[in-house]
Amino acid sequence: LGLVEALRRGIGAGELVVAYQPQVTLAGPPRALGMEALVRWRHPERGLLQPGDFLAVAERAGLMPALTEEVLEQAVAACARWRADGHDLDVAVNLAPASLLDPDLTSRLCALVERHGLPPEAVVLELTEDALLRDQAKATRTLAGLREEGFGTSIDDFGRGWSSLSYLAGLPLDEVKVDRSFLQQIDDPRVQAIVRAVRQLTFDLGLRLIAEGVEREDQAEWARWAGIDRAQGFLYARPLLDEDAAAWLAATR
Ligand code: G
Ligand code: G
Ligand code: NA
Repeated sequence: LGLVEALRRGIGAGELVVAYQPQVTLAGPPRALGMEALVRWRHPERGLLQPGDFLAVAERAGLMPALTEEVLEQAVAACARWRADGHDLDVAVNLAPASLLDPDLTSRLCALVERHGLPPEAVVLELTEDALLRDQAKATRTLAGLREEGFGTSIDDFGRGWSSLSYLAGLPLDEVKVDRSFLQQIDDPRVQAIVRAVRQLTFDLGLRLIAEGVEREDQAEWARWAGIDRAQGFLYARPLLDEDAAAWLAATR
């Protein structure tokens, strides 16, 4: 069976699973404020596959809508369970560029959160620059619709590509995730200057700022000092499958 056919069948057969990586507060001990959903594929022969092994195939084969639907379903259900267990968390889900062009996205999301008894405010949709800039007019309409219903919107990997600052003012966003390459080079004073400028900018625009790729205590310390709102990275936790995510939450509550 080719990878495309195996994936098409696997999505239907419930082979996709979701790992969750905590996003923690920097004010005090690392308690989770949110969890990012990251898809995995339990391939019947090859074991647990990472997004790098199959997302490009899914995109080419037009399987992203089905994959996204499945991830959203699992992530929203998981978030509802955490909240029922007393954890006040949001869940972030990555959207493929094509999702922004889907006219029914917002109404399906509304139905989904309602079915799970989750407030829309608990769901954050992460988009890449590339997705937002492909068709800025459509992206703006979709994001505005999502926010009108209460969903959160986030730009992922900020600063990785040819970031333009102008769209930060124009797009209906709630959050910026600065690309992990910045925190990884944060002992360089020039990189510090850039992240401080991003912090100032996001603060003035009323956007939440997340630092990704925090692996060491000194990086976390710098992020705290710079006033970054949330941190995510291997220092706190790797992406965790269901039971491990629940255990991590219980241990850090
Ligand atoms: O751990 P990590 O290898 O999970 O993820 C690699 C990349 O794959 C992430 O940075 C993210 O951009 C992408 N990714 C992970 N899960 C999803 C998903 O459910 N949907 C989309 N569109 N991208 C995802
Ligand atoms: O933003 P994006 O969706 O690309 O972020 C998720 C990806 O980043 C996943 O592939 C995840 O495994 C990876 N990741 C998360 N934390 C860290 C970290 O601290 N260091 C590195 N190198 N990668 C990380
Ligand atoms: Na992401």
